[in-house]
This record gives sequence, C-alpha cells and structure tokens, in this order.
Amino acid sequence: MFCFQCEQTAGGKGCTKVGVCGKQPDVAYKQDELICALVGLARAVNGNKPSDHTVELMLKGLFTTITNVNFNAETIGKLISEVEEEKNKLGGADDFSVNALWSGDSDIVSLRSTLLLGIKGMAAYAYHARVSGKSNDEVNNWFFKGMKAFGESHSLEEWLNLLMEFGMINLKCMELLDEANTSAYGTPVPTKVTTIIEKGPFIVVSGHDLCDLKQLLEQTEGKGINIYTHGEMLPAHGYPELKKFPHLKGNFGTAWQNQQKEFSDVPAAFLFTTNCLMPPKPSYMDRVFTTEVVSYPGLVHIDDVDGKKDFTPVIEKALELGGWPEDKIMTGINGGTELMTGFGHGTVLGVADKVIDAVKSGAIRHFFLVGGCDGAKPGRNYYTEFVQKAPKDTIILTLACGKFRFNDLNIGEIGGLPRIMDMGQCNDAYSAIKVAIALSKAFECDVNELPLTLVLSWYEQKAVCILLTLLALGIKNIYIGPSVPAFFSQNVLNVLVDKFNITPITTPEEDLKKILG
Ligand code: FS2
Ligand code: SF4
Repeated sequence: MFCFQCEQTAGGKGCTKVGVCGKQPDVAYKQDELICALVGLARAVNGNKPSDHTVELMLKGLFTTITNVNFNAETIGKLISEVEEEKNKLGGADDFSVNALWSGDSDIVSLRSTLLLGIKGMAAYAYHARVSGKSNDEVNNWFFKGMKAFGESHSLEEWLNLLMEFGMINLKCMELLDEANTSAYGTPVPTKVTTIIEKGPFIVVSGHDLCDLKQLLEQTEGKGINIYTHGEMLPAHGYPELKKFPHLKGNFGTAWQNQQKEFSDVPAAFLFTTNCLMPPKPSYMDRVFTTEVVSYPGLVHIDDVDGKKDFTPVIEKALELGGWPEDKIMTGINGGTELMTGFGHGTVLGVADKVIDAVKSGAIRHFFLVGGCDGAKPGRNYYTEFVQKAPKDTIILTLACGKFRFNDLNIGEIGGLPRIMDMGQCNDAYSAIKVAIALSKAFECDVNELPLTLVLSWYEQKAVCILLTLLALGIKNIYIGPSVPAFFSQNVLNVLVDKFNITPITTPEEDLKKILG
C-alpha cells in the first residue's frame, strides 16, 4: 500500500505497511481501485453534463477515501462495482492504473496529488450540501474535469493553474454548503455550550452532517434521551433550527484523536456521520454506529432510504445503556466547562461597525484565524500556547476541530466581543473569507494589508481544499503546521513560499513577534 494523504503519515513520508490511522492494506488497495474507477467514470463522462446519479457516485466515492471515513473493504468493493456499472452504461472508458497516479516526475506527482486530495475534500462539502438540498452544476462538473485530468499529461504550469482554478471552485462549493446549512437550519447565533453531561440516557453525535443530527433530534423528541455533539458537530448548537430542541444539551469530549480514551466505558450510544472515526476499542465498540459513507467492519450502519434514516438501533442502545446515574462533570482540555460557538459571518458582520470602530480606535490591534484540524502530535500544543500568548488587544477567530485545544479558555473580551470567536466547522472557512473580504472593503485595502494573520493546522484532505481556496484568492503570509505535507515536493514548496509566502510555524513567541513586529 502507499498513502501519504494526511498529516500523521508514517515517518512524515508515507504509510506503506499499515496506516497510522488504522487503515489496513486491503482497504488502502480498494480505495486506490475506487479512485481509478472514478477517473474512468470521469473519462466516460468526457466533458458532457453528468447525470444526477453519476454525480452522486462521484461524490460518494471520493468522500469514502478521505482519512478516517471508511475502513470497510466490503462497502468500498460494492461502490467500485456501482461506479464500473455506471461507467459502462455511459459507453465505458479505458482503465486507469493507480501507478499512473504516483509515478513520474516528483514535482508533477506532488501537484497531481495535491489536486486529488483537494478534490476529495471538496467532495465531502458537496455531499453535505447535497443532502441538505443544494447542488451546483459548475461545482459538480469540476469534479469530472479534475478527475479526468489525472489521466492526462500536463506541464507544471498547467497543474498549478488547475490548482488555482480548483481553489475558486471550492470557494463556490463552501458557499453552497453555507447556503444549504443556513437555509435549512437558520443563521448561527452566539451560543454557550456546556461540557457537563446530565444523568440519564444520551447519544453523542460526531462528524459534520447537520441533516443527520436534525433527523436524530426529531426521532428522540420526548423519549427521555439527551443529545450531545462531539468534535466538528459542536457548531450545530448555534443554528436556531437545531438549538430549538431542548434535548440538544451540550458537547461531549474534545477533538477526534482523543475518542479512544474518551469513549471508553461510557454508557451512551455514539453516531458517526462523517470523519473522523478511529478504529473502535472493544470497551465501546458495541455502542458505535455509522451512517452516510462512514463504515467500519462490525459496526451497525444506519442506511438512508430516500433521504430518511431510521435511528431506532441507536435510540435503543442509548436506552439500554441508560447513561450515568448522576450528572457528570466533564471539561475541555484546559479544565473549562463552557464553550462558545455561533460566530459565523452572519453574526460577525452583524457587528461589523463595532469591529471596525475597535480597529480604528486601536482597541483591536490584530486578528488571528487560528483554525484547522486537530491531531495527536505533541507539536500541536503550539496552537494552545499561541492563543494563550496572543496579546490582550488581539482577537482569535477559529474554526474546525483544532479549536478544542483552546476553546474552553476564558481569555476575556474586547468591547463586548469575546476574544475567541468560533466560526464553525472547517467548511465555515467560508465565513472567515467573507469577513476578511468585508473588512478589506471597509478599510479600502487589500486583504493582505489587513491586520489579520491565518495560523492554520492541517490533518486531512478538507484542509487541502481550503488551503487551495485561500491561495487562489491571493491570500499570503499563511502560517501552516504542525508539519509540511508529505505530498509537497521541495520545488512545489519553494513555489508556494515564493508566490504566497507560506510559512511553516516555529514557536508561538517567535511567530507572534514576527507577525506583530
Ligand atoms: Fe477535524 Fe476530522 Fe473538519 Fe477534519 S474532525 S480533522 O475531519 O474535517 O476538521
Ligand atoms: Fe497513513 Fe494518513 Fe493514509 Fe491513514 S490516511 S494510511 S495515516 S497517510
């Protein structure tokens, strides 16, 4: 097997025997086979408008191969057969070999891989938008354009151009998902979320899919079961159409990489709607359920029947386990019991005047977007320390699961605005972009001239598509960590440094000094 798509890849180079994430070689081979089948499907579509079913297969297929989503060779095998069948219905196409993906000039392999991984990330976003009823032809068509490109030969410059074109398409896709979420669940509002778990039966919902959470909230109404979010589901508390359910109580645990410890012996059911699933331990395996494209051998999967799901097995398990007999005080990483979320573009731009005045008066010196994925490496303490050491006249915008390193800290307010503002999930990077563009208009300057610095942490492929969007928008001086992606060759990294001044993180002190001067 060979896989180097995420930040924890073996030796910082590639997993070749077994995945650090727990992915076994048979699953890795199947995932490669699936990617090849999808290139074949794109070839068969050949620039024409794909049908709705063809698009669905493309999105499902790509999403399935993202880190910590699907560990099940059997379900991947079924998907491959469906893709092959669809390809043949469209008149067939030449096979594409996985060797073609990883072989050739190292810089070309690097650019090709970066595009493939970005496309995987965007597929997850397009998939979520789709289940909430939003789809966009331009975005859909680009999946086929991009996937077909892997079977073609392009110069370095052409690959770079494709990456930038993709970045702008992913911006459209994130906008589409924002529209899907806000039109279905309302505009997020600032909301306090407790980490204390009430006594009695409960279900913990993880992943990014708000549509699954809504269905589960409806199906558990009046049943004496409380619902808690986990990881990337935390921002759900800010959406009016979800927070209106009184049994959506709070947030359980911290970021994905702590689940094997945090879930152990907990008397509750766990539902994974998307990544990040880790191989479950025997102490809690019987209570973990999957849905959507998430799958793990031996876990019960909740299927979708015409957009509806029956969560009865999850509900029955929660009732059987019964929860804790007394309220359980759980805390965030730093000991806090209260988290805030709901600062999407609707909220932040709603107080734009206040923000602009605070910048003009000097009350706010600088904004940092400290966001992205979390992970297990000790180097990720950088992000906690960065937030703790950021001067009191600075604001921390944040998003995605990396925030669990510091979202229980109380670091005060500036003029009534909390110094840490959680904008949402990773896809809500769209909110951050919207706010940055609005501020640049208000101050009549380029985005790069704003008192704003992006300090990003990456782990899986959604971070790749977001980074490409930021670069395509011409955003420079991004700090990135905890390590440089293995799929960036030295020359590709040099180009990114030259063109965009991408800077690997060093220490919080040094980076803060460099940024604030
Ligand atoms: Fe975190 Fe995992 Fe959002 Fe990523 S919960 S690393 O999927 O997409 O961020
Ligand atoms: Fe390794 Fe990451 Fe690939 Fe898993 S997803 S096999 S950890 S590179």
